[in-house]
Amino acid sequence: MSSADFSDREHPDTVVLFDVDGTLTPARAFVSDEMLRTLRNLRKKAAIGFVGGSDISKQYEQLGETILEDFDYCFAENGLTAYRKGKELASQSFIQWIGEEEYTKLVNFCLRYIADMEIPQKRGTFIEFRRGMINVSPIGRNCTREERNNFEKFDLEHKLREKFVEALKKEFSHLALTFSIGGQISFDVFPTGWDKTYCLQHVKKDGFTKIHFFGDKTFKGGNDYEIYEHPEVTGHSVKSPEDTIRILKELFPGI
Ligand code: M1P
Repeated sequence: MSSADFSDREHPDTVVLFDVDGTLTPARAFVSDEMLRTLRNLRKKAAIGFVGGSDISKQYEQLGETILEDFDYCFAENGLTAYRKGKELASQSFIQWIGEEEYTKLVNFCLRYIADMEIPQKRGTFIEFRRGMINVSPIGRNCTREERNNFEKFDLEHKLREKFVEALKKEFSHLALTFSIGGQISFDVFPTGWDKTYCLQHVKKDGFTKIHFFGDKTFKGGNDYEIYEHPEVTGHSVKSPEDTIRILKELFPGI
């Protein structure tokens, strides 16, 4: 395979991948017009893709209904759900990997742990079942934006998610699981190796010689860390979507 499919780009051997929350958009919010304009211009120069931790429905909400046309690669759940040029690629699933018995133990442990947590607010959807992972939230995923922001502050002070993850690591030490605190109110649980580097297998098939990645959670323990540090990737650590645009304009003058 080669990057011949991208010969219409100024740099056909280059792909630029982006985290979503905090990199292309504010956390769980909509992308700006300026970012969309910048990405459209960038796409004339190189192939582009996003690699989000969330499931694809959230990326439709945040990046718009036309993501399959707007990006060459769409990677949700770290690439466990993957599209190339609008076509879905084959994938694996968390439930097949873990099996029903261990999965039930994991869910029961999480629900019991959450039941015993002393936090100011609990809402609904404490565990979200996804193709490549589960997402666990002590407050529950259907809290409001205000409740979400309050939980994040409370968690920063009390380290609830960190303690929860420690308890899970102890209980399920016999399974090769990774626990990743990537957002404001939850953490992701997936097989070790199914982090954002998982998506690289798909872009490598296209023979790119330069792979850029932009992310905000690039510190150890953050969900961008592994791909940011990957030896075949040029990583860019950003503080906000505005920062992403600034670096892109430096790297690709004229966009
Ligand atoms: O993309 C980062 C994270 O975004 C959401 O986190 P939260 O709802 O806690 O802010 C989740 O979709 C999570 O899976 C994802 O890693």
